[in-house]
Amino acid sequence: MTTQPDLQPVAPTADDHAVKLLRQMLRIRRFEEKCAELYTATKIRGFLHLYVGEEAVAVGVMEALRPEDAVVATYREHGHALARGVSARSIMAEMYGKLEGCSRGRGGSMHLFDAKTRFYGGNAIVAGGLPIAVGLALADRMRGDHRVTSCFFGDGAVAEGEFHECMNLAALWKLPVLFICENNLYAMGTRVDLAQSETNLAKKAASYAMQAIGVDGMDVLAVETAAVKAAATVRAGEGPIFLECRTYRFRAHSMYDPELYRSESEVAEWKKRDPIPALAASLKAADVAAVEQEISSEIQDAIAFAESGSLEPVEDLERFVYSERTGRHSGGPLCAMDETDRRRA
Ligand SMILES: Cc1ncc(C[n+]2csc(CCOP(=O)(O)OP(=O)(O)O)c2C)c(N)n1
Repeated sequence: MTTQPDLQPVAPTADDHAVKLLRQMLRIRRFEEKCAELYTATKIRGFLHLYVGEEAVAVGVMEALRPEDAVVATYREHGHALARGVSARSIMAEMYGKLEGCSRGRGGSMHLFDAKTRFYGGNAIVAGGLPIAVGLALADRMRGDHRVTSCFFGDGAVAEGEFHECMNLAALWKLPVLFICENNLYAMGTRVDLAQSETNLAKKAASYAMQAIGVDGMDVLAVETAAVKAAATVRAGEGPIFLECRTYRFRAHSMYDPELYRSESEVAEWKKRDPIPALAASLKAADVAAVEQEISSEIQDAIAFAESGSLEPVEDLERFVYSERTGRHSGGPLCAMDETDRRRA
């Protein structure tokens, strides 16, 4: 009888990794394209800011993070949440305002939150995430936890006072924050050179005595390489690092933006640098088709999940208004989180 040699696990090839990156970017792209359709059909209400064109940034950076790290993002955060591992189902249900959503349907598109993946949102306030990230990193430093807090924000945040306060304190206290500025050249309709005396935003961060690096945000591999190196340095306790990822949003600022501040030819020029077809072209067509198929099923499933979800009962309207320790729940006990919620968190 012949014996079979022990099966060795197959080492992942560079192609496997590229397929993984492509899958993540395509998931975000297709998910958001569907969101735009659902918005037009009034299934999704409120505000909706799409990340189309900028996917390489979130996907590249997530490759550098570990499960114990934290992510703080802006209102343009569907991509970050998906890449971080928040399920498409819970994000879509949140968009629909359903109880099964990651923020119980109370946050919508701009306020995704997920404790399991340490995804701290989702913040509608420009630069509002920066102090949260600095606080999280300070807590890690004080506890001696070697975790990285990643903080994504736009070029518009650089004009806020909070930005400068946060750069200063993070550098002064050598806090473990990875700052990722997603410089897509516009803050709503204001072009960066009309708002900033210094348009090399990395230079601004460097003035606070931290390492600051400009990265091609349209190249997922370049972002990944820079983020992996930076996260290792931050994790080693050497202080914060600032990555300025130069990128571009292909769609309007939000669903209400007539885009009068830029020309179609400018958008067309940037679309030539779309990170998704660039990576797909280096892969086998059959692999790309399989990924598309898989993503299509995932999105259909997420929509079905959101459609069949429930709305929070009116009696719960005042829940979570006050915290467990200090507040009141209209139903009686001083409790904002029941056991089910606690287990969910
Ligand atoms: C403190 C504050 N000021 C103004 C606004 C209104 N606002 C919403 S988005 C936005 C532009 C922000 O641009 P940027 O930070 O570059 O991010 P992007 O939308 O390009 O991703 C502004 C001014 C706000 N949400 N918060």
